[in-house]
Amino acid sequence: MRFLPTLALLATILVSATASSQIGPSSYLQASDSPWSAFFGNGMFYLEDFEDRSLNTPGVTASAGAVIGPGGLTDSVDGDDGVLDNLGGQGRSWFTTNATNGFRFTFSSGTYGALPTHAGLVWTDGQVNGTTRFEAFDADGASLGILTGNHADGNFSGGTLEDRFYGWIHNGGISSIFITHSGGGGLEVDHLQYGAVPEPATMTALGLGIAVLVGRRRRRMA
Ligand SMILES: [Ca+2]
Ligand SMILES: [Ca+2]
Ligand SMILES: [Ca+2]
Repeated sequence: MRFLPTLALLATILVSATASSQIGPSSYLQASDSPWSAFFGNGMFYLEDFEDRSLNTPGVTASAGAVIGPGGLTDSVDGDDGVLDNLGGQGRSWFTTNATNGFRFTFSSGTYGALPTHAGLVWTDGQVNGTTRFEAFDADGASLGILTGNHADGNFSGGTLEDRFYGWIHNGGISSIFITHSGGGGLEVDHLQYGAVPEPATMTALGLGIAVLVGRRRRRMA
């Protein structure tokens, strides 16, 4: 019966490998509000804040939209203009006039040899009426699920207290994220973020534990 702990550990690993979870909508005024801010410097994670006037972080393309700002109707994440003042008009963001079609950000596996396991963005502006809908898709293009929200303040002048983060984690890889708003009009997002995280120390330890247990079992069977 010594193999039972080994099977339990294997089950833990398998569950972890297919884990999927959603985050948001949650308030977001600056990069440190991201649930993944600790990963931004790990070399496998990207934050596109559009402040360089283009979508140019590695391994992502957009189905629609363009950079806008700065200006009176711009709605960047608050902190991008250097001042947390509940205003995002002096930053830059990603905008489409067709919120019904919205935009899909599609990821390639070429960036670090695999699709991102984490992907999200910050909704920064849109219509009051209707529902914001955020959907993530796995490596095969199947839906992982949908997040919805309705938090617009009805003001298009750069207010940031309404801004919300939407994200998904899927250890099997995320091929795209898709955001729309059923009320029509424009749709504006910022702080597109995605990437992978190094294998946690606990997982490494579990892996080593399995290797040891399997090794012992093999010696017993020999
Ligand atoms: Ca600001
Ligand atoms: Ca920005
Ligand atoms: Ca806003």
